[in-house]
Amino acid sequence: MPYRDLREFIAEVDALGALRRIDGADQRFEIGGITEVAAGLPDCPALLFDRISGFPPGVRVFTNATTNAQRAALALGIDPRLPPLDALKAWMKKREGLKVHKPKPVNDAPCLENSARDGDVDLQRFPAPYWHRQDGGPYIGSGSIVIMRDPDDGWINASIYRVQVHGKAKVTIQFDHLGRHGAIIARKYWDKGEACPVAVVNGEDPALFIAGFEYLPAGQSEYDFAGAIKDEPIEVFAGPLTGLPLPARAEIILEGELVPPSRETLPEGPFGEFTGYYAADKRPCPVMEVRAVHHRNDPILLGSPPMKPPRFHFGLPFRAASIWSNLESAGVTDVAGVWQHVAQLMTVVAVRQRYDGHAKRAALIAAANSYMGRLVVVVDDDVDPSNLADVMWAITTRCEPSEQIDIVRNAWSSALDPRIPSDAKQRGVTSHSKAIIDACRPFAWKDKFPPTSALSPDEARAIADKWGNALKGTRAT
Ligand SMILES: Cc1cc2nc3c(=O)[nH]c(=O)nc-3n(C[C@H](O)[C@H](O)[C@H](O)COP(=O)(O)O)c2cc1C
Ligand SMILES: [Mn+2]
Repeated sequence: MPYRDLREFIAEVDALGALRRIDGADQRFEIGGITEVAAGLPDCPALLFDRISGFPPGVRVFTNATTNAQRAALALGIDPRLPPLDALKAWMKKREGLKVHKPKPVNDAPCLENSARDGDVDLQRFPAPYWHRQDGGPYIGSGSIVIMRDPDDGWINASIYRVQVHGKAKVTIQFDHLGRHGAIIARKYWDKGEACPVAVVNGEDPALFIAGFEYLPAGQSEYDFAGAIKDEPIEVFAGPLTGLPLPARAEIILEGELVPPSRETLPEGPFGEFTGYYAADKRPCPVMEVRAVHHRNDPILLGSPPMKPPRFHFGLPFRAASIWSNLESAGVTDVAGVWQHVAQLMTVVAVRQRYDGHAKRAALIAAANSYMGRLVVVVDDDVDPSNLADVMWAITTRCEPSEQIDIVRNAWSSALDPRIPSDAKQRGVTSHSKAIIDACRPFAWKDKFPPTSALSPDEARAIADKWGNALKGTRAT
């Protein structure tokens, strides 16, 4: 794996021509606004903000790190030139064969170039953006990982939970639900009347950013998974305050304690969500007292604000790769591809139908694992699941709604679902229904289905090779 840390990743992005440097933006809404506009551009560049108003030059914010397929592939060590569906398939295969690497302790930690303790801690020195206009405050952690140690077994959890800044030395850490590993671990300390040692790692290696989003089993550390992505261990040092293993090459690390909610909570949010709404209310949230801050010289904050879809943190739908693996390990054959659209709110599976019920079998498994997804579509293998226009063509021409749409009730969603009424949420409802749209040619008469008039992908490629220059308006050579 070529890059060793976020800085080296940024250099690789620059070498691809995909980095834009922005000077003079404001921490309040400008960094967020520019990030959102850029994420809506067809080639969606990554952004490095410097000379942020009110902050010394060199203190930077990096956004849109992995928001397109090319940079998501680069972060995974997969050929960034692959077409998106091929890149996702390469990741699915790599993910199945990953070799775990435990983190490696080192003495030399660039992150310790600067440190402050207790009364000298001042989080206002970092340009934590106010990402969206109605946000309840600045968020230093939008793409940061939160490190905790399970007090029973000693394993380390390192996943992404958002982190809001409250004054000089306090932040809140927000768990979407009580099943998050971080929430389970913190509860173990709190039940004994203790505070939970915790660290927030900002500007981490992109492999850690990706690992922090994966649904791994409890007991499996995201550090090991990130090491597996890179095929080399993440280098760690023992946090001077907490003793937690911390990534040596990260940019900014906060160490401290998550205090028991019986002692203190703070109102958190609201924060613009990945659905494009504010659906979860401002609510009491666990507080971290920050007692040590370490950072590299000229530190870089990795910002990954949720934005209105189709913008998403990852330009390859990683959870579609897990669903693809789920299908294969459940014995579903002939899966041509899996993709997610609308920032993971819609899942599409493409299958080469071999028997009646094959398509629905695949769709039901995909639906079960589609977090917050109201639409699950299954298409034939001549349809590219990553191409939304193609998928809609299949839906509108192969799906008879009275026969081919099923509704599954009380299925997996969350408190972030904007369509669950707030009084229902207050009663604890976090489920919704999922429509399974079978957009395949009906199996019983699929061979009699009208043939398509479109060129096959091979024919189209041959035409493009021979006539492409003429279409571009340049002379054929
Ligand atoms: C950029 C980004 C921000 C996220 N923010 C949160 C958050 O604030 N709270 C949360 O519970 N999950 C959040 N998630 C999702 C979790 O990181 C993800 O589900 C992870 O698998 C949870 O890890 P765990 O199983 O160790 O708890 C976020 C994911 C990403 C990519
Ligand atoms: Mn975990």
